[in-house]
Amino acid sequence: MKIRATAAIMECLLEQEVDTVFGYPGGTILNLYDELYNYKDKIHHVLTAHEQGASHAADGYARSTGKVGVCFATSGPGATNLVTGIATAYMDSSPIVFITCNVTEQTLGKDAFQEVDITGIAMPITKATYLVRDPQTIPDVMRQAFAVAASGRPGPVLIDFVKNVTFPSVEIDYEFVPWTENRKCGSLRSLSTSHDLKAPEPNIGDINTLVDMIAQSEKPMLICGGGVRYSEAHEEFRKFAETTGIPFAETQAGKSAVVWDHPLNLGGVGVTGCSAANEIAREADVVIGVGTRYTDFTTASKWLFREDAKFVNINVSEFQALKLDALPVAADAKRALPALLAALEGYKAPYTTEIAAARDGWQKELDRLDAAAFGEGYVPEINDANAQSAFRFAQDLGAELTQTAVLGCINHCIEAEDVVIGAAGSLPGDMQRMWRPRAVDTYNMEYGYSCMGYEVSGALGVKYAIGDRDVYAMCGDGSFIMLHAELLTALQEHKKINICLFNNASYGCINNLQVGHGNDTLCTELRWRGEDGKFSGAFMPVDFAKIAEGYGCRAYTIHSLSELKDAIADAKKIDGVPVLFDIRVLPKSMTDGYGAWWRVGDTAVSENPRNLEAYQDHLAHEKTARKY
Ligand SMILES: Cc1ncc(C[n+]2csc(CCOP(=O)(O)OP(=O)(O)O)c2C)c(N)n1
Ligand SMILES: [Mg+2]
Repeated sequence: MKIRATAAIMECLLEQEVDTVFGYPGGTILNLYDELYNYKDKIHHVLTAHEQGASHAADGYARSTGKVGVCFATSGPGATNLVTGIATAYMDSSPIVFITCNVTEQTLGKDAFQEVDITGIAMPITKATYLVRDPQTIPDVMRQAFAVAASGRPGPVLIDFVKNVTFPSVEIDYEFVPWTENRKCGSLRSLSTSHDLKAPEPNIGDINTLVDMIAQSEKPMLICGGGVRYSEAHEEFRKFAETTGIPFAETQAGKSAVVWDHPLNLGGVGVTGCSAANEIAREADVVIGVGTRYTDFTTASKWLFREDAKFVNINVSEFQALKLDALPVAADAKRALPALLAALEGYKAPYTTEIAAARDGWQKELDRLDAAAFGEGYVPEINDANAQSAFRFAQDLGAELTQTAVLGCINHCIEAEDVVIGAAGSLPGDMQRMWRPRAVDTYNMEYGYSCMGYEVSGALGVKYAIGDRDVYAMCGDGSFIMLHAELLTALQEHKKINICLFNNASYGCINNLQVGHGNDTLCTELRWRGEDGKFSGAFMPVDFAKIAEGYGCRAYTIHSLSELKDAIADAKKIDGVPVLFDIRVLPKSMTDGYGAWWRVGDTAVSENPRNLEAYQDHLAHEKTARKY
């Protein structure tokens, strides 16, 4: 059958059961939008306020549905505005098909208006890029793109159509082929539960070696990575831990695969981990990573684990499976865990009281963090050379809430099934340590790329995926200022997203790093420039509630925990309107420590003795970190 090329693009989206697209139009992509008009009853296009917002919204949508997200943008600046979102999706293993249109074949490469080589730019941050010059290839390219995005380690793919491919006069041969019959890879989650699973099977030789390693180990531990959730291996993972008695720690992406109060759940691990997970990790002799990339954050820059600890990595990606000189089990978690469990029949980890003791210790610390309050004798959590900024902030802005108490309060007040998201600043660290998911798959942190500006946009995408449930974005003031334009989109689309804005008038975590390296504060606090030419003035009293209200959103200004509780309760009654909680929290009231180190780099050459002190500390850690 002959159909218009642009109609074939839409039909190919329908083959993949795409019903939602995030995007932003422009001159070169208009032919595609004209066609979208004909498909408006089948494909809902969400017009965002910024292409980066569209990319993050597609990302949040993909993470929450397990489906491939779809994002449209025009050529030139539209396409390059996607780049940060593409890189975010790439790092965070989020399957998205990005569709852009370029200038005409005749003008390609000739400095045409709004021309950019987006396939060239995107190549290192995608699993694949396609520049489509021949309309006949549309069905094949579209089907391949979805299959590539969803299979193996999921990730983004970009298709760039030259403009003449999308001319209304162009027709191609096309037959509708549902995804179940074309590449059998339409949706990650359907993929993992379908009979035609294409993910690699575990190698039985690897399994036998692994059984021997575990049988000889005295302190094994599991690391629950994002792959557990992406392959829908929640049950398999939990059963594996329960049957073997092996405790598990969570990465950012793996958190909420199992609820927080499971007796074997040690909580977040690594640089932003908690004491329970990091204590057990320090003693572990065999570490079984399931669907984790073993990032520098998870391993505390390879410093967390014993030098003689042995690693096993169950991962669909061979590259990830080989990290840390591990025994690689290049397989899907959903398949590998039951095979390993069957081979381990009768095995029980020889722990006695260690796991309960580590969990109890952390619980006491959590209680303290939940209750942290400003007042007589207050000592900031980050008691560094700039700790006085907490008192200056309290004085300038009359605000006294601590970040940890606010997080504890939100955790307590929202519904178990609600979804929390976040991305950058001090909040993801506090969340990984402190957040207690009461239902599975309710924690969706973007922390591979830690992209400021993801929060509001990502929340929009998540909202499309979770329907009536609420989404709460934990957002720093820096992130909010950088990109909050999708508040407008949420408003326009009658989508309620909740933004918990933690306003400490600081790029708080970077200030902590800066001061931790022995430097003075520069460009990491939002203060007026003083007469001395420095940012030495008062903290700036930005009224974020007014900004949100200016768009038409509902906003609450929060001064106390009781106001916060009331505001959350009140906001639960709201539907179809975005909500902002403007919460002033003291700088330096975020968490830190719990036995972790991040090799972010310190200088060996400086006239400042505080720099050299930091460097000595760096060297001491480096000495005991694993070399590979
Ligand atoms: C796009 C982008 N630019 C810069 C950074 C580096 N960075 C990480 S956190 C941060 C400050 C974040 O400030 P805020 O959102 O207020 O969070 P806080 O640390 O104060 O909690 C910066 C600048 C980043 N992660 N992303
Ligand atoms: Mg801040």
